[in-house]
Amino acid sequence: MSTTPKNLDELKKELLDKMPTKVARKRDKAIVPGAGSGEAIPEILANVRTIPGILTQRGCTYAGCKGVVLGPTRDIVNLTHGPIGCGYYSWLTRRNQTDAGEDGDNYIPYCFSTDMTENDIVFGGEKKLRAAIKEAYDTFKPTSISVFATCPVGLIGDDIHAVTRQMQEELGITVFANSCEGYKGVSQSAGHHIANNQIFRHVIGTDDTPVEGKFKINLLGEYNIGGDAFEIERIFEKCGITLLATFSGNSTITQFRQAHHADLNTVMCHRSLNYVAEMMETKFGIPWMKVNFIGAEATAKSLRRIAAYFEDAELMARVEQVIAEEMPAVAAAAAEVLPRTTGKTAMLFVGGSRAHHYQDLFREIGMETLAAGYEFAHRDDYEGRHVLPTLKVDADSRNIEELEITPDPTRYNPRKTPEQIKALEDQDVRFKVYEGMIGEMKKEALIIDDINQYETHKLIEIMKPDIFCAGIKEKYIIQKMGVPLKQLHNYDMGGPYAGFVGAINWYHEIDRLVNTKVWSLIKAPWQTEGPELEAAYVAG
Ligand code: CFM
Repeated sequence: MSTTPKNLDELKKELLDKMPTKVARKRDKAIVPGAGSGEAIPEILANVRTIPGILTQRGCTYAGCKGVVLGPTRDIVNLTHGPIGCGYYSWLTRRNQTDAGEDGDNYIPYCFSTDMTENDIVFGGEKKLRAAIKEAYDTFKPTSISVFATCPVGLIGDDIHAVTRQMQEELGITVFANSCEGYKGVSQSAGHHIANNQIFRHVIGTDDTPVEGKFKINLLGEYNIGGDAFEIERIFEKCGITLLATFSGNSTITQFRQAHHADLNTVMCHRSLNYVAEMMETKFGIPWMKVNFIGAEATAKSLRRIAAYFEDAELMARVEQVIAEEMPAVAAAAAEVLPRTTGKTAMLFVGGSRAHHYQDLFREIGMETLAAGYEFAHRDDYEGRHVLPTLKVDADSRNIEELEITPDPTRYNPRKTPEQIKALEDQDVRFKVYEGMIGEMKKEALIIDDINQYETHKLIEIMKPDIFCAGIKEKYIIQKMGVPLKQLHNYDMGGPYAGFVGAINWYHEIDRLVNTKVWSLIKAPWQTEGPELEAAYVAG
């Protein structure tokens, strides 16, 4: 059973009491209540530097660029320019699955690194980078290679862009670099932006060969963790929707090159890919809308929105038929678990969009979210996209390049007139918007940005949730407190959780997790009686 404390001030006091005054003052601004049932949406402090010394959940800019955005694309060689640890620890650790395709151009299983050592730090690493690009090309003959900078590259000043330009000329393939040094931004979020810019600049719209298909869309911000994209692809196919490219789960560079032929961009994780959606609209005239395939209800709603956009009666009917076919199994699974899951409580602290999206899945099985937050989201992810014009650009955001995009002189083709867009919006098919997490959470709920380990402990002690969703760094510490942890980054080897099949998987798994007795039986070493360690010294 969970206990919800009376008011926010009391709760904050308990969370922040032990912190130095200056730290507590800053953390105070990153903790706000939900604004459900029409309350005013409070401002939250987000996308700012983590206070040194605090144990954050965050990752680095390199991780967001290489691991998150370009990592899942199978036919590009992603080469880390840096010490071997950066390449090694980002090697297959994110469970983005792929279909290797008939051509078999799948480099995801490989770890490409220049393996910088002290010598390169002192004398420069450009020669080594050039040699590594050449070696990768000679071995695999890929059509594209991208290079990722790690912290030391920025510190010593290797000109990775000059090297990739030269190699592109020499090899006659696409070679580009990402200035995504780990320290470049305050989190992995900066890395998303950098990768978005480079894909847009070097890849998207570089192949004008027409693509067949009736209702052509792209899916932005879906990464096929645990097979989510496979399930979404299955549903699109059943509906007769042609998916040109997913950025970037189960994707190829060829698909990105032709993505400008789509008539609609659907955006799932807006945090990581909204930049591409915006730039494609400006350059090619493709509108974008927010979708969400996490949760069966959300999936049905997103499909209906896509069908409404195309204003095609046949597609609308087909979508309704698919929903009608898929929903009975979902409803049966929910009915089975509901008696055991209703009234249980959850906390979600993860990433930049899942801590919000997954609340729908919990709601479908009668579970309430007591507290949630992102690692690296921006204020718009919490408060809604309408706050964007009011955001102050600080030195850290200014550090990340903003591309100046203008309509393509020959290929700009607005898919809908302003009148058509207006008419659709009147039917609640909205464009360029997403609601933030705060507006959709109850006012008793707590929203915390960039939660740290100390606050996590306190929160669990105070609110005692039945399940906590986060990542591997948090998993075992929280489980030792007797609370099951479901990893929302890699799904703990589970999934898919997207779409209809995914919802069923989720219901069953959460039922097992919140109802197993094992958590009440274990005791952490410090909770048992007697000293934690015992030893005797025997002189001999
Ligand atoms: Fe988007 Fe993601 Fe997420 Fe993200 Fe990520 Fe991820 Fe995530 Mo881990 S792109 S913001 S940087 S939905 S890797 S697939 S699970 S933190 S909530």
